Amino acid sequence: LTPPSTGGIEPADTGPPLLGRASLGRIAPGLRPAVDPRELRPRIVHFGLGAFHRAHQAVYTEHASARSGEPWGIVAVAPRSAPVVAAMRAQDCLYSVTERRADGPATRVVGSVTEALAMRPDAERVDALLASADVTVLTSTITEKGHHRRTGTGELDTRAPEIAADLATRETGELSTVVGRIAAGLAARMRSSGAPITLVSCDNMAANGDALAAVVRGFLEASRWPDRRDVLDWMAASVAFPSTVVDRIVPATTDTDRHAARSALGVRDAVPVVGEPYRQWVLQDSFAGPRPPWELGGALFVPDVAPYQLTKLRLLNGAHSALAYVGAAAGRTTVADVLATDWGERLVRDLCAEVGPTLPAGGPDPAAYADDLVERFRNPGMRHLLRQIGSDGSLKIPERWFDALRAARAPTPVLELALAAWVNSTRAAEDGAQLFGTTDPAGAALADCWQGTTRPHDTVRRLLQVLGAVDLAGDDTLVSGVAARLPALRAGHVEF
Ligand code: CS2
Repeated sequence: LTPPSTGGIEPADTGPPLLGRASLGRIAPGLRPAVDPRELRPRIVHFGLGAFHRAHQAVYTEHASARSGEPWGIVAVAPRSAPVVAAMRAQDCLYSVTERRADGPATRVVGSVTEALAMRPDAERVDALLASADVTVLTSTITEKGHHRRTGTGELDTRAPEIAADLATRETGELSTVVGRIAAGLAARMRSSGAPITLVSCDNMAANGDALAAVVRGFLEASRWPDRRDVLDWMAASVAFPSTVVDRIVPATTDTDRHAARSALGVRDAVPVVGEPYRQWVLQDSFAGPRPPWELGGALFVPDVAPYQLTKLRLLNGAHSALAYVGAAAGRTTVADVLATDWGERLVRDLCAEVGPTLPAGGPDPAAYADDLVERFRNPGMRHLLRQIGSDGSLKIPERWFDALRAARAPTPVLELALAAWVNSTRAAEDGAQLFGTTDPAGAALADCWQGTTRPHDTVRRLLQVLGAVDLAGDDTLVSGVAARLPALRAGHVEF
């Protein structure tokens, strides 16, 4: 008898056992977690159970616990994705990280996550943890989108539908936004232990600590909770919001990565992550209570992260977004594909040279930073999709390009090309979706900017207005420079 074809994918219930505490003994000792998860206690609550958290903060935390002997366990909360919670639970929250090094991949299991929760069904457990004096750190990777900031300002957008619904609900178990859940958790903490806590934002935004603080405060202020004023006063004295810079390139996991993890470990891992060997975490040294000694994992604590933050945002993330849109116009798929063109490296270097003078003193040297970026972006082991980076552009590019454009004192041809490529990417495809497979919460409003006009200048202006950049929309030189680059990009030519 011929067995039925599986289409190349092994059914979930065949093959080696699933990764978990019971199967750790089958894994080579050098690839097992650096900590014994049974010895960790829940002391950190993390919001955003994505690949980036698992490849970044969870790795630093594991090193911190292993090297200090302190039991810092992470309870990771998924805002909405229940499948990842079920998959993590099925593996006792163990998962592997594969580093794509030049000399080949290196896989090992990470053990610092001790519990996985789904935000809404597990709301009571989340609040109980946030109320507990044992938990002294909350970390978050909820993306720009998860902050629900009003376009062009740092304030909470109380009219955003999900926020408005959360503000209207009487039942805090029903809260659907992380901002609302954090506000409720802090209120629960004030009412019980009242112990100080630090909220560590790990999202790619300038002054990310202030950004998180502003939306959580904004939520409390707009809420109808009777003790909201007390909570706000308690927060002012007992809750710290340091800013941090997180850095590690972590593409979305693919089936190929899952197969590779299984070969390396000898057990199945449904939620592996892959990342580049490089990782960095710079944190503002202002915590309200105990924290993991993350420096033992290589983190850097500094009085002011701004120079590092703006360098990383404007050079790495700025170049990433430029590669994403220019590369898409030229028909490329991954970052490494763009670096393989005869203009990709030049695009990165020229952007760094253009943006470097806008950065505050005290950060890394832009030219040396550009050398590292070229090497990191070229890593052939990483299949970092341009459409992953290009998604949510309406929220990313203001952070990455706009303040550099505002601060520049010399012509900015590369940023103009990048902006033109983004403009080009906002056209709707025939099926109404975004042209290059990206998604964006403002997608419909962006596509609308192409309607009712044939003048590229008008479209560029309207798009900048949708992003809240009224000043840039009024900059005729910039608008003309961007508009002039559109025909070539539309034809797939990259000229600069
Ligand atoms: C990327 C980032 O997807 C994106 O927008 O630019 O996720 C980038 O890979 C990380 O910030 C690197 O630290």
